[in-house]
Amino acid sequence: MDKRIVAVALVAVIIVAAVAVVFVASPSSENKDVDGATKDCNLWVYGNVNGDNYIDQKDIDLLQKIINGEDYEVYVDVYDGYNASGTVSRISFADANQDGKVDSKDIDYIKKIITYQERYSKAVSEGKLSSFNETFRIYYNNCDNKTCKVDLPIKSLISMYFSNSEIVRLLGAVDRVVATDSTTVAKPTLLPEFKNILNLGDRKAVNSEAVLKTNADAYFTGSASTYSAYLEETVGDHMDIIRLSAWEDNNVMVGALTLGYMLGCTEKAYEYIDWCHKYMDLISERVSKLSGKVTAIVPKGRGICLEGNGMGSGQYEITELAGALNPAGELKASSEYPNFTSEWALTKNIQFIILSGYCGFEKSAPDQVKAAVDDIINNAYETYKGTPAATNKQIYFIANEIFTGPSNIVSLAYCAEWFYPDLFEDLDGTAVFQEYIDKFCPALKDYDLKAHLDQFVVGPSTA
Ligand SMILES: [Ca+2]
Ligand SMILES: [Ca+2]
Repeated sequence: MDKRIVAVALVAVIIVAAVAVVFVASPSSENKDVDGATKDCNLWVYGNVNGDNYIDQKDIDLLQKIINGEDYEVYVDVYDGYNASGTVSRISFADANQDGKVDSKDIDYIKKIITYQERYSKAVSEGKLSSFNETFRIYYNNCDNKTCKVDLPIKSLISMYFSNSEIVRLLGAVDRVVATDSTTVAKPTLLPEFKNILNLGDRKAVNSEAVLKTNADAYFTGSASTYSAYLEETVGDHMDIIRLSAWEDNNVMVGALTLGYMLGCTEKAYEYIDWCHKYMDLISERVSKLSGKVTAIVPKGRGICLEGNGMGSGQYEITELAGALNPAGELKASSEYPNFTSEWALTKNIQFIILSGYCGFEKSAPDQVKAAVDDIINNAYETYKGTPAATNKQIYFIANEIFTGPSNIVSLAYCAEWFYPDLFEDLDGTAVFQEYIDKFCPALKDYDLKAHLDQFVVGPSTA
């Protein structure tokens, strides 16, 4: 064998060995699946080495083992942007200090993160944030799957889009908001705390000069593909642009906990996540035992209801979590919103149609709301004539205010109830809705939900 062949063979052996390591990299912690990815990681902060929802001694212990060659890095599946492609990337949060290496310096950094977070959240909970001036930098993965830094503490914040503002409220951090957007101030019933806050207007095309003038520490928004993608360029040197999900890909829990970490408000974030899991786990446990699933789609309630909510929209993911097959996932589109056709729908044995639209809190004339929603539902009956959903009168409406965003668990409960009434006799979407209000919307404590319920959920129609 000449030297060249030996070299080639050696390279081949190395490649095979490397590939083998990727597949053999067998997980040791309990919440990983067989191929090494973790599930349910809601804290996308670097330093969360084991991919659970905390940064603590367990991360230090695992990192020490990784450095010693006794264990492997844990990978978390993240979507590569919200472009309806469903592309998944796999990332590890082990490189806490983001210097490109995983080594003992990361252990030191994690120790600093833990002790800083203790002092920061103590200052927040004791109302002493204004005099807390110790700074620290953490790194996180944003909802566009980009690694970003954020400088703490955050004492002043801009919150753009009403679902983002709802997250800020449930974390108990409204008092830090110095500016917001037109969708937030347009919802004084849902978000009365924000109604006198400076309005920066269109979240999708915000004026950079106006943003700079606020002098805020950070700007909380969503995916760059939807919201003012230029901000990192135009104001990024002056404030941190925090892009986290408030609906994108239904990753609201990631948005709530990761932002909660940045704001020193983890206690409320964990309470919220635990509450979500109470229902998600109950529903997934029961639907996992089903031998067959129902089929459901979520058209937008506009015009003839042919614009659809697809993968990444939030509504799509809710139907799947509620145990339905949603054929919108087969459609390729350039956004989260593929177009449906009546012909396509007829080939998919669609048993449930859940329409989505804005309708909820702010409508003061219930009769008009009912007429508008009935109109949408009637359009859907016409458009989807011949589908089992239309034939069997299984067309429903859910207001977007509870379909995406932090209250989406309410819709999950309604959908599960409608899809599988026998399985979820004990589940009451309206009770879940009231719980959300009681626990996470302090300003709505006197809101009469029952009196306004048909502004949120309607169906099945008797039309
Ligand atoms: Ca952890
Ligand atoms: Ca490092």
